[in-house]
Amino acid sequence: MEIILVNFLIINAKNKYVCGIIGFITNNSEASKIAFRCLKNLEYRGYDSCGGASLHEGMIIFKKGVGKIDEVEEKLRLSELPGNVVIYHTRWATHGKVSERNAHPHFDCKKELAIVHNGIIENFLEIKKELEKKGHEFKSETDTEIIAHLIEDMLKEKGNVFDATVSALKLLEGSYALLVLHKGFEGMIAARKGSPLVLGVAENGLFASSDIPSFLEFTRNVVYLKDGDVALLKPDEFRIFNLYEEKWINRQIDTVEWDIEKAKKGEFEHYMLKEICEQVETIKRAIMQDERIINDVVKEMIKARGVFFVGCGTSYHACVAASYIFSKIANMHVNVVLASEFPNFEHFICKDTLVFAVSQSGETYDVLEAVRAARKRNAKVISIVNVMGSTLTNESDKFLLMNAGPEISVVATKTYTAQLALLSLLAYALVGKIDECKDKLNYLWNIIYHLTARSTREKIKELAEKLRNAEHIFCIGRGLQYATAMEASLKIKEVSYIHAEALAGGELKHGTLALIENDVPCIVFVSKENEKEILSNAIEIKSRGGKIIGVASENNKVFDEWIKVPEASIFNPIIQIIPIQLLAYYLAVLRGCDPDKPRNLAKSVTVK
Ligand code: F1P
Repeated sequence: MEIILVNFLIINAKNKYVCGIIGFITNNSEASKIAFRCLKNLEYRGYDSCGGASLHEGMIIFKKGVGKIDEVEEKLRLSELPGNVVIYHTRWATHGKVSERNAHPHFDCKKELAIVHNGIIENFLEIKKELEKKGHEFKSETDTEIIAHLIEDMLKEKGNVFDATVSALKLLEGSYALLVLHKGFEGMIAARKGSPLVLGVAENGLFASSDIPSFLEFTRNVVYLKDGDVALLKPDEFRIFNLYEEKWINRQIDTVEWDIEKAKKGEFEHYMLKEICEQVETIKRAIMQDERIINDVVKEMIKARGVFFVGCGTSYHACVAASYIFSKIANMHVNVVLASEFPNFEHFICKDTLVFAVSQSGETYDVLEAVRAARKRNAKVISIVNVMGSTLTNESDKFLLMNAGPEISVVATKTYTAQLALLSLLAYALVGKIDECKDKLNYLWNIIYHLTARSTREKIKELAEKLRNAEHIFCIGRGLQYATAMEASLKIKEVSYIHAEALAGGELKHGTLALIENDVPCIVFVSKENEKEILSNAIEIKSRGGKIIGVASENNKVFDEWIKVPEASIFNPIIQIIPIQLLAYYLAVLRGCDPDKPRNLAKSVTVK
């Protein structure tokens, strides 16, 4: 597999985006209606501004504006671009101005060419200077715009937009998923390097998009583009040229097996709630793995001199929980490192090290950088990912899929428990007990069914009513339950914006007890293994005025509120987090926050 070593230079923080792109080419004039529906499905990738361009009667027509997609649609009728080929973009600026000027599409000097882009062009300043010398005028502060001008420049020499695009791409450093329209070309160009881009092959046309769910209602046939691919799309055919191989190549059409309904909200008000409830099924799906691959992974683990687990956010918490599980079940020590902190430890990596990269999206920048650093030192990389065809699957030696289906809500819920289930399976596989693990995990089905049932949801909502005005919420646990406390506090923070903090039970006496004041809610995760110790922590908190919410199999007089979750020993993390995911969800809703699109957070964090 190919490794792209991106030398990441922060040239200009203003030009770092997380965003989504979609293009559609068809034989009829419905292109923009269909593509706009797909754009809406990409909103989770970014939603501060958006725009689109189409080709109509030999002219580029475009619209763009600031705001969420619906707001821009209301003002500009974005969905009504004429013509049979259209490209759209939804943007999420992590730094710098959100403005109409910076919204995509971007153009060449004469507005004969339009492009949308996801990624970062690192050498854009050098290229911009060269182009300015040649008389090009730039309208935005973005790195994207230089691509349009560069293609314009190359066109003089090459004479056709495809060859000009290929030549321009060869000069770019950094990452891109790119769609190009040109007034003299009845088609669309799609290119990818380091950012996600897939083709959808429908009966009535071709899609190019940042993800599959965006167009899934129109087709299940997909082509996973690889780095260096430049695709030339016509309404009923496509060809792919690879920049590195310098030739036209074949890529197979795969069929996506997911159910279309899985990518929609169904009866639920928000994706977050829907995805929490899906856990009844997703745990089972996570462990439906090819045992030959699991056994290969196990061999790699046994052979390895040092195993690292890296991830960010929720995925990192799954790694923390896994470190306890591997220790308890397989008597194996694993190093857990936040992907963003990996540079501080990477000198320990050698060719015999095994690195597990855990990421729902497979696009998280810090995780990809950790993987690239590990591969540079010749370590083996196995990733645990939810998104097939993501950059991480391309850049790992092996990958295991979580099989959780698309997770649309920005916050991770079902993929967290899928990660835990899959990691547990690996720990059991290490000691030859795969079947025992599967039996135990399948047994959780009934528990999860009750934990996500309407009646439980109502009770958790009542609890959320009581907590909705809290300024702080503390979560405590010991051992495996400490990992759950970390994930619980992240969920609460991410969606409800209440300050929540995880404390290890044993650490209270080392200072953090000072934080407990009258009526401060504290969620206590109890397991049989350390029941005595954690309940004594709960008593310490209660005697200082704290309100105790016990997540436990049995009630206890120290609890002010009790969330009943049966004891599941090593699998406690999977079931104990579910009521707190629900609690976070209801806290968000009651406080008027959108749980699917929390502020300052994007689903795929593709920036440093
Ligand atoms: C990691 C992560 C998520 C979080 C949010 C931002 O993503 O921190 O845990 O909920 O979506 O990104 P990933 O690497 O697991 O895709």
